[in-house]
Amino acid sequence: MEQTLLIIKPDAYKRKLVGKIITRIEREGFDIIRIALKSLTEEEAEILYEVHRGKDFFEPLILFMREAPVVALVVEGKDAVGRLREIVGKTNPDEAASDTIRALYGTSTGRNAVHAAESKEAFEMEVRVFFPDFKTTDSTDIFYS
Ligand code: IDP
Ligand code: MG
Repeated sequence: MEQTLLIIKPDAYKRKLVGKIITRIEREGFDIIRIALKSLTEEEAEILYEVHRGKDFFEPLILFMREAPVVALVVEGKDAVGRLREIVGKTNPDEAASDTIRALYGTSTGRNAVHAAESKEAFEMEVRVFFPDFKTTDSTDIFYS
């Protein structure tokens, strides 16, 4: 089993798409093992998107991520990182395969409804913004121990 992070972005939050997106995640068979609603500080938004610092879209992206709260979910499943990225779809909703979350709910390359960690390493860094004491060995087992 692998874990990854999904962030429901402010555009989707404001359009009241949180329930639809979580329903999709459950329908795909992922287990939700952490969930949080959070208003990001500037510093937290910058941690998430540090690799894009200096690009044209960096500052608008940081402002966008602070327009409204986000909902972060740690989800677990087989090949979770890659499979979630597939279900999320390409960055530009117009290029995303039909029935991906971004094709369904994104409205532009910037306002594309969700973020999914790109790698295990990215997940381990990003998860700490929302769940500082998260240990990557945690899994659904914690609910039964
Ligand atoms: P990803 O979210 O599909 O991994 P990245 O290239 O890592 O895409 O970009 C991170 C986020 O930055 C995107 O999801 C999107 O919100 C925003 N972004 C990326 N490229 C552009 C752009 O060309 N214009 C506006 N926003 C962009
Ligand atoms: Mg990315």
